[in-house]
Amino acid sequence: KMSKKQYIMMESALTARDRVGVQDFVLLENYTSEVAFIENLRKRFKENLIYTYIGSVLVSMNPYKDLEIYTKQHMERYRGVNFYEVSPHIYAVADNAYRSMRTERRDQCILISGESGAGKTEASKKVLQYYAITCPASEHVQTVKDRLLQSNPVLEAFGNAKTLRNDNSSRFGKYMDIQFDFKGAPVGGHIINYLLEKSRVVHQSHGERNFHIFYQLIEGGEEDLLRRLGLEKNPQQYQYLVKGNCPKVSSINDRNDWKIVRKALSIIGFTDDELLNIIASVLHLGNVQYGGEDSGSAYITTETQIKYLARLLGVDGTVLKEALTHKKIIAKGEELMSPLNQEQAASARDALSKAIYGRTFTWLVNKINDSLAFKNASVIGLLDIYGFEVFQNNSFEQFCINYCNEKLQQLFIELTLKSEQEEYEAEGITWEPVQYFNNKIICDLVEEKFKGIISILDEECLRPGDASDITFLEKLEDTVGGHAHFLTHKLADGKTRKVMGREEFRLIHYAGEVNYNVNGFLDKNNDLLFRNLKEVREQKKQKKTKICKYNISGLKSTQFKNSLAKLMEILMSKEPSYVRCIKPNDAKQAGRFDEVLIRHQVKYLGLMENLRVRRAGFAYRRRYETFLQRYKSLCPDTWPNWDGRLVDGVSTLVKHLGYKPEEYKLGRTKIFIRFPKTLFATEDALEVRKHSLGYSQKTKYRKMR
Ligand code: AOV
Ligand code: MG
Repeated sequence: KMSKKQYIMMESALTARDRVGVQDFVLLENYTSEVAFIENLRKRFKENLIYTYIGSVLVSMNPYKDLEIYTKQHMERYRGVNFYEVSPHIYAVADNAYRSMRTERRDQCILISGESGAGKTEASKKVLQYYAITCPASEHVQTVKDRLLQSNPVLEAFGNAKTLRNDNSSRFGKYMDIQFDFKGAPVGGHIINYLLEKSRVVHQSHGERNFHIFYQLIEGGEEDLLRRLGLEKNPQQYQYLVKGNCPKVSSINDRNDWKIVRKALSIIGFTDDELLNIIASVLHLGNVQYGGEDSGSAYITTETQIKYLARLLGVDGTVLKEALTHKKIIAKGEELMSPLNQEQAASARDALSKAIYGRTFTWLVNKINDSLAFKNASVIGLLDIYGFEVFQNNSFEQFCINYCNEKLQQLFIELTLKSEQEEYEAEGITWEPVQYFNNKIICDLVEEKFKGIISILDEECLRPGDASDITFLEKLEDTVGGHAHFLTHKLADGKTRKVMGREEFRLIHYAGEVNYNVNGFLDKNNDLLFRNLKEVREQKKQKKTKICKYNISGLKSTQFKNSLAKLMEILMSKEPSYVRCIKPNDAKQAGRFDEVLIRHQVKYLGLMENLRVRRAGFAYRRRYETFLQRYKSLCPDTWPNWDGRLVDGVSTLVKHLGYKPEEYKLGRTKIFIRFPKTLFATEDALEVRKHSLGYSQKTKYRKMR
């Protein structure tokens, strides 16, 4: 019998649950209902509860405002505490991975996915900060921690940019290993980067910017530095910075960021200004202008730029000028310099800029890796790639980015299903598999040998003669035209599909439909430079051995495919944790819950299926010791301590609580509870019991969140 006071307490606990929703979707009564799912997200979002679990998967909503949930106190709260004992948080995921690595001696990885602007990069930074602050450290380890942390602002400066979808959009993929010694202290790290969007260096769409570093240098650079580099304090002066007509972004303080980046660079060990010479060179290159002779040949009209370039790059001005206006051809075994027309010369110039920037980025990553001292130790990997994106115009870059997301989704499907199945098997419990949309069909369409889109593209790039973007599109139509996830303007009956352009193909991705314009596909895939430009780089190599130590050749998409395949292998060898990020609105605004947008993400992230799988057998599972520890006070036989086998204690306890046989199963190490209401009832009983033991209601509320 409950006293009136106890009854009121329980009532208010239930109301709290009503207000803030459930912290784990498996506890939703109506778990197959998308409406209930969205409602739960909405309730929690309104209360600034941006994190919710689906079992062990963390769903994270971007709040678009700073929440007071990332303090040191918060970190302490999650340290060494069981996943379900505290409210959902990215720190809980980080801590859980850390403890599994320590106790099970198994390498971990944290996979963060979601579309552009959903909060992946922020989440990965929170994880890194959590380790840097909570893990033990000896003195020299402190420098590793600092470098790990400082690698972020550096890589973001050179690899992130403002896009229409995200003011700080990652324009490269990043996989980072954090290495821990036997004491659990971070002792090293290693970063692998994927496909930087180099085209941004020379061109930006309206409303977008070039990479942050250019604006930081110009806005924040000290006067004598800028003078030395020959730069003016005005981004509008630079052709490579004006294409998007967006020099300033309200959410970004370039001048401040410059200071942060400068400091980070010095902590990592960049002492000279070599890097800045290169950045300045790219800006000068962009301002190289051409005039045309009567014969059509291009000549350079901007001597000042050449002067600065020659000095900053350490190359001879005359050689550079020739390289920017001619190409070397070999005719009858003889080398000839053949003049370029204005248009060709401009694209040769842009190709050089992209190559220089791309190589610098790779060099930067390598340099950071050198400073992090790779050790063979236990590892937690952190994956933060560019999210799925759709623009008005989508090109080769979006094709690669979206393919990358397609692969990651595939991994999610395989691993969530696999691990769920394995858990039931390991615990000796039978279950029925749930049907999923498997996006393998789309991955195959892109990557299959000989007849996938990438193979066809490579083939077209290698084919001598009249190969062009359009012949590539025609080949696609011939080869994959009938595929359920591929469309062009051509209809089967010979008519044309009006909504699509003649230079486009559409892929029906797991996350939505995207039209890709084939313009530039061949060039970008080839990424080939005119041979003489390569030689300028060679010449540079002798003077500046450091930057040129690393060879970057043009990255063909086959190469991208292979590096992704390698990444999947790395990830498969580790135990994964998942963070699924959701973007609440397209306006980058706090407090706005755009239901249509969110429902779409819930759908393509496969969250409903994920939940169904999780619930297929049992809504809830807990290790015996955890379960007993939490609820032992509810049964006189297990309170205050149970001496026998854990499984017997749990069995005694749940019988006392009146669990019916169909409501639960006892596995080898865990109890599996079929319905959420069973656990709710137990939680409520605990609430009442705690009250009678004198616990404050506040403690309980905090726990419930
Ligand atoms: P993304 O990494 O998923 O996009 P970000 O992590 O860069 O997205 O997040 C975009 C912006 O949302 C950030 O710059 C913050 O302003 C805000 N934000 C995200 N998470 C949080 C959070 N937990 N708290 C407060 N603000 C947040 V992309 O790299 O474009 O795919 O390619
Ligand atoms: Mg990002």
